[in-house]
Amino acid sequence: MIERTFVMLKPDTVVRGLMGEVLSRLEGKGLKIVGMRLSHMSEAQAKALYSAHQGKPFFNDLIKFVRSAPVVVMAVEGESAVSIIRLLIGSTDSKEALPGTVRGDLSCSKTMNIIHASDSLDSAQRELAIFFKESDLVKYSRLDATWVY
Ligand code: FUP
Repeated sequence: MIERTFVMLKPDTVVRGLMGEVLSRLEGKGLKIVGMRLSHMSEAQAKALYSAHQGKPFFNDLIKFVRSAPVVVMAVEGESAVSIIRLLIGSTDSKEALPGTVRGDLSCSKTMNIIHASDSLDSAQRELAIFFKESDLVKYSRLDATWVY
């Protein structure tokens, strides 16, 4: 099933100059970016995105980190996009993420771990709504989606 999910390149990716590297992995995998914005997250957006972690010991540091520099927020579509992107990004703790995954290759940190991606279709809907209106998103076909041989 074609799914739409929410992906965010975190501040560490932006300030380390790794946006292109991570975007290229998503595009190379065949995923379609249908919305994308580079901006500083508001406190309200950060707290809404991470509401499940409110009250945990790392919550305040996490909010401070995601607001420390711009992020790239994205709406991404593709076949089984939620689970495919979670596989592609690797474990939350980059020290445990497998080589070949985004976090496994590009980070050694649990907080500064490069990328966020929704972990279910329900989360995807909720998280997309924090950053995008339906009218912000674009429609087009990737050539590989229509390629007939
Ligand atoms: P993930 O879905 O892999 O991004 O991970 P979680 O939703 O469990 O955690 C969200 C973010 O909280 C992580 F990306 C990093 C941060 N975090 C910490 O900083 N410390 C922890 O112990 C757990 C999570």
